[in-house]
Amino acid sequence: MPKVVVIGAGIVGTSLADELTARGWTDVTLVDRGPLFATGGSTSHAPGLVFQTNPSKTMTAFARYTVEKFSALQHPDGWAFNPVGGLEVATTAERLADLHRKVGWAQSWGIDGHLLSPAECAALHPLIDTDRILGGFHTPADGLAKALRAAEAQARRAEARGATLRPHTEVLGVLDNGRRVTGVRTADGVLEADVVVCAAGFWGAQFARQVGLVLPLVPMAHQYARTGQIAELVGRNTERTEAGLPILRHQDQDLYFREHVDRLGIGSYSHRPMPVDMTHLLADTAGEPMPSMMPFTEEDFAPAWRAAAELLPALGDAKVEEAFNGIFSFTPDGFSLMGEHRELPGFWVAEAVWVTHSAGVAKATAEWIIDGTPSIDTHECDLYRFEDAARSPEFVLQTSTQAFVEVYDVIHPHQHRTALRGLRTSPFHHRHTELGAYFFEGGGWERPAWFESNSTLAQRLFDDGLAVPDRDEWAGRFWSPISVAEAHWTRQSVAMYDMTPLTRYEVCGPGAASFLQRMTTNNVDKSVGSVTYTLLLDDAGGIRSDLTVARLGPDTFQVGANSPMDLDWLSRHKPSDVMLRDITGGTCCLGVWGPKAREVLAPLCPDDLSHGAFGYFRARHTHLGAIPVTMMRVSYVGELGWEIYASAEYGAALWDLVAESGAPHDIIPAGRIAFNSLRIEKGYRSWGTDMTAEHRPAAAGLDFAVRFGKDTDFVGKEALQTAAAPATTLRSIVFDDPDAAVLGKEPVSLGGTCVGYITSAGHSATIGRTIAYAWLPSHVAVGDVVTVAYRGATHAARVHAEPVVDPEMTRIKR
Ligand code: FAD
Ligand code: THG
Repeated sequence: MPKVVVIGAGIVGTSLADELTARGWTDVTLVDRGPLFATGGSTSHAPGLVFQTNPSKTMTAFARYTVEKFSALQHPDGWAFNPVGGLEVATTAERLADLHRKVGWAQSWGIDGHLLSPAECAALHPLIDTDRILGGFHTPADGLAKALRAAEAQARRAEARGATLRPHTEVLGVLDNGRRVTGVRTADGVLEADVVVCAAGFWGAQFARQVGLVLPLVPMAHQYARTGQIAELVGRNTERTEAGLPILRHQDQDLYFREHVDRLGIGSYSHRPMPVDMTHLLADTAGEPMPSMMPFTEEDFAPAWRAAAELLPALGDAKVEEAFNGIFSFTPDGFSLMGEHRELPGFWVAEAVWVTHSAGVAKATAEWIIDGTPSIDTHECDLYRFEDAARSPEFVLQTSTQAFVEVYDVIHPHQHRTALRGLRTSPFHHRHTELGAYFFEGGGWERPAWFESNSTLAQRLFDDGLAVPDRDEWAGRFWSPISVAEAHWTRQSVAMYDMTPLTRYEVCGPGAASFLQRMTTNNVDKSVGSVTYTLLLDDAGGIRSDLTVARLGPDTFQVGANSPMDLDWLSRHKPSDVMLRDITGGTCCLGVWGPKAREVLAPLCPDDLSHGAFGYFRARHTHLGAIPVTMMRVSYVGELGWEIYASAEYGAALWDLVAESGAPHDIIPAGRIAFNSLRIEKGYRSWGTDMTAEHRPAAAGLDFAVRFGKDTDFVGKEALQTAAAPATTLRSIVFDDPDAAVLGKEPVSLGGTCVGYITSAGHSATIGRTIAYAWLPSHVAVGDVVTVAYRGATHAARVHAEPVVDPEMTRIKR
């Protein structure tokens, strides 16, 4: 049986010991530098509020599992979970509207939650001043976790199954044999291990550095205060129940509240960000009871106290009785860090995890370690989701600080960060700026969303009858009607798209073909010049990514991919006779698409670009003017045209060359919003949004990219062959009301019952309506009417056959 050492006996480490031993891996040693179970880590003083609803389906599922698990734990001192319910109040119209959106997430992910009037809120929580609020979001199953009891109950259960608990033992180093982990070194000697899991809380980043691993997390101080006795609370609770009122969030003032018998606990995020410098930590906490506690800085709390007393007038005469600045981890995107060190197999991390998500993260980690694949999609938490630049100390600090500041803010789904912009720009960037591009950020790249230079064309098209949806303020944010004109013009004439940020790899060497055959579902071992759309699956048959594989030579392939996780996955499986290289940086890509694309490009190219000579899904090296390029006849927007790749130094000239040749054909630059709406019209999925490892190809409508009959077995094949028919499938729906817009994650109902959720959506210029993807029960038929809840409104939509636009492929294959 494999030996496991778990570093850290906080809520994550103890939960993991429980999950591992429950699966029969009982040779687990749980090590902590501190005493058990108030080790001195973040868990020791976490007030334990568990609000389950989260924009992320996965994080919500982690929280729900934590609630279920903790509810069933037994501890001699009493409850480990107290389901007092959760209440989030709104004091602004924008927050109230956002609570509607939260109701939507709750429905989409299966959490019971609804909106309440101010009076109903006060009935649940009588300390609230009803005049201060506009309403609230109530979730009856949320509540309080007693983190230390939950930690102890889980650790004791693990111990009963054979695990060893080792308090007062600091892990000083990790041992390996040059290939994988062999154990850890502690002050008391070596503990042998096949698997070491770093669950060291906010110390994890510092610890993991010794094995060459960057954990993008920042320890931050966060204020928590307990009041003295509050008259209104006296007699409400016993020492045993502790609390009866719902846990409360006042997010407009960055505050949360819970009861401690007849006192109130107040947590505040309203203060300046306080990143903790680990090198000074011990000195900074000297005199405090625990190393994760810093002295309370009263001046930071004063505004929070005033805001708290406004919402809860009962605080009027009360005072802060005890308070501290507690430390826990923040990450650039707010998600946890999970996975195995690629260069040191056997070294795992489960870091930056709230009590709220702890049991869910532990379960997924145990499954990942033991079965090889977690039963839930973890891509948002994947250790290897970060671009290189995003792992720099500068980036991690700035974005994690922003995550702290924004922790309770209303965040628009298309809102992009403002710090550290302009990190990655394509060679077309100068022109984009001149053309009035409005930029989105993605993967560090500046990506044009639309171009103001198209406003005259847009106006002309609108005057001629092109319909523009009347979007509300929310759906109209980070959006422009110009994007509708750009999409229309792509189908009508021709447009150029910056595809430089599209992740691409070169895969070469004698083993390249067989490697890609084994890693992906489609047959990629075709003639030089072929391009193949194919899928990366995990061992359970879940979709890890979708790729294009272009064979540029017998042993040379170019792979179009989705995220840094693809490089990670391929690297882990790569044999030594294959070279794998990310060539995204240093190259550029221009998409030229539309019915006139051939007329624009043919005069520049010595090769014959006719359909007969350069077919669909073919690639070749050639020249445009004097510029060496690789052209691929691929179009994510579903039009005639090419992706044109060049070395970056040619990029600026390439843009101008195509723009000039296109001028007589009225070529335009077009942005991401048009791009997105066109690919949705065409039925093309976007990995990470429309589908994830949670879904198999059949469910996502991608069976056509799986070749069971090819010579080679491929990763995930066996799992697909034994899989039952999918219960839910990805469908296209079209909204009735031309002005209806949705932005993603909204719940979809059939006959009044929520049966699914939206993934992505876009206004289709071609049919003048919003088209969205939704996960729906497989029995749903084309023509069925569904309703979608959008921030308090209800929109009717119809399930449509796919693709909505050009099912015969006549636009592309000509
Ligand atoms: P920890 O509890 O810190 O455990 C890590 C352990 O690793 C420690 O015991 C440490 O001693 C040990 N360790 C580290 N290095 C070594 C080593 N080299 N050798 C041996 N042992 C080592 N979360 C919520 O969900 N809801 C809340 O309401 C909430 N409120 C919070 C309020 C405050 C004031 C704070 C500070 C945090 C709050 N959190 C809350 C966050 C939550 O407390 C943490 O995210 C969570 O407890 C982290 O658990 P952990 O097991 O990862 O880390
Ligand atoms: N271009 C390139 N690589 C990519 C993308 C791209 N890799 C990642 C991502 N985008 C992959 N997604 C798609 C989705 C659909 C198609 C291409 C890439 C596509 N599908 C055709 C269809 O379904 O009709 C394929 C048909 C076939 O298999 O022949 O074109 O944008 N380079």
